Amino acid sequence: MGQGMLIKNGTVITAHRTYEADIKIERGKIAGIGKDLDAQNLEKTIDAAGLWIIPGLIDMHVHFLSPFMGQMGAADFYSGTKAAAFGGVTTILDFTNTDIGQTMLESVKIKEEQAEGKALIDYSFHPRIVEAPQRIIDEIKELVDYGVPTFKMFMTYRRQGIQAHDGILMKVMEEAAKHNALPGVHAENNDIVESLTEEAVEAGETDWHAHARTRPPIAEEEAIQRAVYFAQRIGSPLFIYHVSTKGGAEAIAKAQKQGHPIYAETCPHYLSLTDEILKREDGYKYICSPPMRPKEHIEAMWEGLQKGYLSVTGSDDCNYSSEAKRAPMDVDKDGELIPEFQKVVNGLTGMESRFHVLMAKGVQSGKINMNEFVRITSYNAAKIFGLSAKKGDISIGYDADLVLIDPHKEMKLTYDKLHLDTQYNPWEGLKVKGIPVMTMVRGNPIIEQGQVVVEPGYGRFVRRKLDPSLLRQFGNF
Ligand code: DUC
Ligand code: ZN
Ligand code: ZN
Repeated sequence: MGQGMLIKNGTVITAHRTYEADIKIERGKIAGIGKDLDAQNLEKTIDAAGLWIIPGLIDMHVHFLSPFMGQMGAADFYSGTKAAAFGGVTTILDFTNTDIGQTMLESVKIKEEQAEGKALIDYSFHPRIVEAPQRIIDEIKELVDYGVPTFKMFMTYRRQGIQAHDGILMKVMEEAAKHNALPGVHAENNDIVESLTEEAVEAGETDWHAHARTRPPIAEEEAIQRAVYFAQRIGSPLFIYHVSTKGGAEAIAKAQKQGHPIYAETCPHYLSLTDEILKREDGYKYICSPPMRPKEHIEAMWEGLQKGYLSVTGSDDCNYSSEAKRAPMDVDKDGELIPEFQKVVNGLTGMESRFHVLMAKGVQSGKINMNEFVRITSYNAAKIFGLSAKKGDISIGYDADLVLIDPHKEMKLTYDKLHLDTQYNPWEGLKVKGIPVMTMVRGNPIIEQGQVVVEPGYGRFVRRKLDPSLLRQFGNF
């Protein structure tokens, strides 16, 4: 298995080039790229004539087995990595659930145990930071040395017990700057969200769409600007997760122009869905934070990706089933749900659909080309999150993490075609052309002809190291 393979006659697409070539794989790594490579002594040959070959997608933002607002995320390391692999993903970065009193290393070890024997694809973690006593600050270097150099702090969710207040942000940034670590933030102003939510609840305005009204663009824009300001003053690089607003994206572009290493992600839902979705009867299913926004923000997200000040897309897959989303609410005498947006666990599915949404709304709509698709789905993420020289490119010595795509194959995306048991799909009915037909990790097929063809536990924990010279660049690499 994976000892030697030749993929012949495919169209190789990387972040910078598109060309016809054979790819030779030995011991899980790319060993040769060129015309008419010799298949002698190789175990297997795949004819990829007519297929596109891209680097496996990196989803740098998933939440597996995530306890939140009284519910538990549905995706574990088997079901989650399986769904992700069907969407062309070969590496995921998941968040730990570090709690008060716990060490970050403990939270990483819990995740490693959850993944062991289950994951189909490669993985790593971003520890969540919720407090900053000296023992946590000291752990930043330990974790960098352990191969886990990226962290996430929530600027909101005080009531849910996971907010990192400004003092914590500043301490973490100071330490991160010393040790080549990359702090990241979920940027929403908690005071704005909390006070608007209280007012809405008092006024009895708790329809699903109130979720978006109580988390307005200004809440995100202000929090991004505050985090950027701290990072600039302290001299720390900073990653902004899931940007959803025009103003937020503009603040990031401005900081980059001033020469500061600020990186940012946006997600498939902010590139394709508006807040109108929360007006549907089943709007509770689509409650996530930040919320979806009016149309002009969608356009701004595409512009950010095109111009490069938004560097990556992640799914922010935080998979709660429809049942889990309904669970905290009462029903009326007719059995209809009584909407109370504030009780619904926040989170959207997307790790499998990211491929399809970006292909349909990005490539097919002419907003990006396939090289840009690669850049925003794997190449930039590998550079920013310490996976370069291993993943995110098709180059000699890199892991043979590849996706073979049939560019002519079409599909109507419906819930029953997806592989996670969430009972909903925000992109129901989306027409996609260009479908993954094989996902390969380190030279081994994971998904082939619609089937899982690898044993659970094949996926490995990947130790990461940030490249300080890369962290002085930004935008597109
Ligand atoms: N956003 C969500 O929608 N869910 C969980 C965490 C988050 O930031
Ligand atoms: Zn978040
Ligand atoms: Zn998230």
